[in-house]
Amino acid sequence: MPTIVIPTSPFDGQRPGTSGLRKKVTVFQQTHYLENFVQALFDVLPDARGKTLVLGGDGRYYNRVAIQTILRMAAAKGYAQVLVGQSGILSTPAVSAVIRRHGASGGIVLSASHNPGGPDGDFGIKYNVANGGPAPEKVTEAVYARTQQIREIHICDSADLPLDTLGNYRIEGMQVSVIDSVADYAAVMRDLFDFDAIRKLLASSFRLRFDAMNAVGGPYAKALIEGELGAPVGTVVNAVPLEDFGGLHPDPNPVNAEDLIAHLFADDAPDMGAASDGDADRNMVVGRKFVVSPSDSLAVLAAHATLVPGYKSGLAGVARSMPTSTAVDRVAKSLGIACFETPTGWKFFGNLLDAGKATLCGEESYGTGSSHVREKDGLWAVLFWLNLIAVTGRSVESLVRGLWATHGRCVYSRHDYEAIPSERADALMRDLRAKLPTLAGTTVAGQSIAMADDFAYTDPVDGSVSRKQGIRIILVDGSRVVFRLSGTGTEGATLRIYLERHEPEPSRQDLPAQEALRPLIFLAETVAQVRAHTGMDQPSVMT
Ligand code: VG1
Ligand code: CO
Repeated sequence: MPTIVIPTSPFDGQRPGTSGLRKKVTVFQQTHYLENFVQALFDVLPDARGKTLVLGGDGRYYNRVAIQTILRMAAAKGYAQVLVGQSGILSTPAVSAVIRRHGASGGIVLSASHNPGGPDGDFGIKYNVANGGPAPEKVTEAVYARTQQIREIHICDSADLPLDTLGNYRIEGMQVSVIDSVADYAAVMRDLFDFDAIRKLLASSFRLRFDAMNAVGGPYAKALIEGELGAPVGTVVNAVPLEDFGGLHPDPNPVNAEDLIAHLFADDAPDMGAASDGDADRNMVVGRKFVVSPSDSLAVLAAHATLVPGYKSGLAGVARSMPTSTAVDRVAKSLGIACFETPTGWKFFGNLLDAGKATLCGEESYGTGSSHVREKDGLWAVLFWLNLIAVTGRSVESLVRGLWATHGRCVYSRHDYEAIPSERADALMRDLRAKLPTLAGTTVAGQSIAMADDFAYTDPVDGSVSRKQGIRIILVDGSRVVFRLSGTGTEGATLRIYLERHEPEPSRQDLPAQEALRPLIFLAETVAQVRAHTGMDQPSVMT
């Protein structure tokens, strides 16, 4: 089984986005497309001798094929060992946990996360570094540069390995260990949460419904929630990862997880609903007849963190992506801890977590996590909520209303305009950028603008600067409208408009968000001419 060298030539467009390289499955199926990207990655990584790589994915279509190919290339690169999840399955937070617990030099995650799967769906690949987190921009940019020069693929000419049973195999000098997909992750959870308290809660009349959306969260939620924590069988639904997610769009928001929402709004609704996405790093938490916004969820967890064993000594600080609402800022202020504002994408939290500057992090896109790993973590967030409910005896709704009573409500919504021709989306952003210098101090659509800029971030740990991370218009009263283009889509461009308004007055906190945000929606349209640019009358998705 010697290493062979296969000549190749570069593909355009292999630049990783917000979270890895995501393309249609049919793009990845082109001869050498996957191999080129993996080779470019291996070319920029240092020598692999003596090192361990972690490998796994969310089980979507093409996962198994890609894993066999990457194993053969990892052997050619000279890794001492690869830890691969059984059947090729590892959730994104599990990869992070395995890297950290086994001292691996990095890991490859095969996932397009919340994007649909199947032969006509999306596939993706992402590299995580030794801290367990997504590779920083300097690494992903180096990989991209290398993809444009790639000429050779180095691969072992070996047979496929049986990955469905635990055990050790060899490819040349490299050991392949097929590991339990859940064990390391479960150990991390056991260390953080009061499992006895959660067990008691789940043995009481409290009812939970966890929708794994036929994606990779299923085995983890089954093992922990139904297995170790004793929830009745059937608590976790859609629990078997399917290659096409059974046709579901595994993006846990009220639009895509409509079945869960229907259950939580029924007369016999459970006490709490939860869902996770394709690779189980996102979470949605729903109360009985009560939807929780992800930004509020982060703020609630931060406010009560000391009730959870893993955080009982307090939080070093918190961090949120720029478009995420300022609810957690208000909590941080009252706790007297720092709050960092980073660009969108989990990779920007890594340095803050490593440096001990932040303990909890979150994004408006249903992502929450902490220093326990270096990825956002869907099931972790659900266990955190269960732990809080168990020790406070309060409902989901009561915990969120408590936040609003203390800090006011950050009314929030995101409007997505999907599959816009790229040139149109670029033109909208260009026109908007051109207006920025003249907006501050003016009144547009009846709203007084305090500042308008293109968000730039200087990492407080390594000083690296990331520019053009979203256009923000901030009003005199602190309300905000943010515009940015998605970096995870695979069809044209997706424009995201994020809207936030603070409502201190309790009697107005129950207004539907779209109504409360109407003046801001009008401002966004007036400033950015969204309809004219996109040719769309309304967003494709509002969450
Ligand atoms: C989206 C979200 C972002 C998240 C990213 C990856 O990125 O907005 O908050 O970090 O997805 O999440 P974008 O560039 O499309 O807005 V996942 O669960 O898809 O890895
Ligand atoms: Co995800």
